[in-house]
Amino acid sequence: MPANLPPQYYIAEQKYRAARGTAEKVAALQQMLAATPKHKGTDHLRADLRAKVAKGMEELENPKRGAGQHQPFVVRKEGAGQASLIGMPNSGKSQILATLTGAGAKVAAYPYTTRIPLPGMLRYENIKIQLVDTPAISDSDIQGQLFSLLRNTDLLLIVLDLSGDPLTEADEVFSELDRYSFRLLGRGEAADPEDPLVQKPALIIGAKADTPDADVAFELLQELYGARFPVVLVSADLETGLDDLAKAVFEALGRVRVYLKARGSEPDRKDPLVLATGSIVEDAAVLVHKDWLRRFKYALLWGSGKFGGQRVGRDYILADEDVIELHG
Ligand SMILES: Nc1nc2c(ncn2[C@@H]2O[C@H](COP(=O)(O)OP(=O)(O)OP(=O)(O)O)[C@@H](O)[C@H]2O)c(=O)[nH]1
Ligand SMILES: [Mg+2]
Repeated sequence: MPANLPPQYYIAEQKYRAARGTAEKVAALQQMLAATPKHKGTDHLRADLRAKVAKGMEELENPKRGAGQHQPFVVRKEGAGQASLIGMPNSGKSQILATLTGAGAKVAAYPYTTRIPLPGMLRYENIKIQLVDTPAISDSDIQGQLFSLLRNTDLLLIVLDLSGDPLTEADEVFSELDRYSFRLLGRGEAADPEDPLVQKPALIIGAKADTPDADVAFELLQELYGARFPVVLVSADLETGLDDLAKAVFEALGRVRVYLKARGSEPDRKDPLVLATGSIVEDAAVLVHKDWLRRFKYALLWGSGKFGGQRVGRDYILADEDVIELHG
């Protein structure tokens, strides 16, 4: 054990010893890693911790299944990306899922109504995004399982109740995320591959906009968080702000839609390829067929290019709604 480890390391190590279940263990290991200073003397320790984190993550992401066993906290991804609604009890998560996707989420005035995650599909223009309603983040009975779901999700939608005290709710949600070693990524912020914390883009939803003084509460939220995160005002009851929310979710997911076109015909705009922002022409080509890796010579591009039909190479970075014609 290297000398001179900071006290945070030992606190995290104690948590590791006390941890029950893989999710809690991984969270503690990530904290140990984050607390370990980077120098020659800690190379070995950091490698060891990283290996343990990787093994734990592997277990969380591919849990061993018993025959026919249903695992409600494992939600298979569908569509262009998965965004999970999280927040304190009664903040309005289930109502948002139900209104946006038509999924039959149970909505009720008492806390801890939702016991297991429920997915639904949100249509945004010509694609579908998966939304997942989750149990309240403060419910310690399910936290381990909830956080393993969130580790694997693409975007966090933090639902705050504007009819209550959204600033305190925000603090509570952030501190739970912190406890499980999550670091939130703001608008346009890229993940740092060196950072051992779980990095996830986040968006804040001010819910129940129809209630008295919701506008005042929303302004406070904007002031506090608007510079860093997208903050969207919605009322699921009155169905207001829902289009803005769908657009903000798409933008925060960090995806581009690319349309393929064959020579001499129009592109099919109903059926885009969906790729991560920053993807290149080659990534799109390989999605069409892996043979394109070998066959690719150039592509013609309409959209983000200097002019329509511009010739581009495999390294060209695609923008949302670009049209490409592949040539081998
Ligand atoms: N006025 C108003 N009330 C809402 C709105 N959305 C939800 N509610 C009410 O808020 C309460 C909680 O809503 P849920 O959607 O069940 O909240 P939740 O966050 O899923 O709660 P848990 O599952 O217990 O964590 C219910 O009484 C809803 O009727 C809204 O847009 N406006
Ligand atoms: Mg609920």
